[in-house]
Amino acid sequence: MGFVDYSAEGQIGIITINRPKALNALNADVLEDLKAVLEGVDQEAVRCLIITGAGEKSFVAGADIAQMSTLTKAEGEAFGKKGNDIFRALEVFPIPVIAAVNGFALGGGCELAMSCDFRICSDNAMFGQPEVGLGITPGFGGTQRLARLIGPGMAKQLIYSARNIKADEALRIGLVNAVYPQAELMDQAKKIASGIAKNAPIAVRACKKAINEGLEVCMDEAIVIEEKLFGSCFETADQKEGMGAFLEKRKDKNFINR
Ligand code: DAK
Repeated sequence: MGFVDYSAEGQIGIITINRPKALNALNADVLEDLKAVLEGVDQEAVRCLIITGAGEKSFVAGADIAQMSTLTKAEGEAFGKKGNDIFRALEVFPIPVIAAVNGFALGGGCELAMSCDFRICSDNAMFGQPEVGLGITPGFGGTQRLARLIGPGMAKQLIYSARNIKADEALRIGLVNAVYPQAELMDQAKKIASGIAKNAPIAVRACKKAINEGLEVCMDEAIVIEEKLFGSCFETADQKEGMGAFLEKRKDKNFINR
């Protein structure tokens, strides 16, 4: 792929936004490449995805300002829809996705990270939604996901002030789960991904679906979503394997994604 690399290491898939000359900024081609990479992921073999940026400076420094600068209203809406559709596909992607944020995650970069299941970052990471300083609103879901993740008050302050925050503040407000030295970030991401990959994949996917879908409805409906998904696990071979291993006092479990 031109601007987005993909590699699989065992059961872990690694997506790398690769446009380092522009700090991995998202233009239409990058978005198309990301869409194609996601569509090509082998959902049978891969049990966890990691998304990161090429180089040591930037995860994604936002949507491409040069490309956006001449958009008309209609073109702006179309560009927003293109990004939103892809980010939403990532958010509801059946397999868990970890954002390994290795530097700037600004504007569309912060929005991309927020579309993942959770975020870890390097100590040089910087997050922010600087759009109002450019005369626009966040356009790839930033107003919605940031408010849901860190609460409306904190999200409004960050978005209205266009203030970028460093890794330690991102950790404090719950935007990231952990901060690591830059050199350790990918190893740590792979370690977390391996920990996820060793569990029953159908159950992990059901948890993702239950959390995502449950958060969009009231608690009475949310617990029914969980009940249904819980019940569906009892039709899987992996439930029998997981519980069988416990009862037989076996440490080795062989989850087959069935
Ligand atoms: N777009 C295009 N090019 C970018 C870029 C970006 N977002 N960020 C960096 N680059 C390019 C720079 O232009 C420069 O290119 P050359 O001049 O070398 O050709 C190269 O990357 C290196 O950048 P710098 O020389 O500026 O590097 P520094 O280390 O000095 O500064 C920086 C790094 C990240 C602080 C700085 O580059 C910067 O402030 N970048 C812009 C960050 C930003 O404002 N990001 C948010 C973009 S707005 C919507 C859809 C989407 C969105 C909104 C609405 N709808 C359709 C409704 C999303 C909006 C955004 O993401």
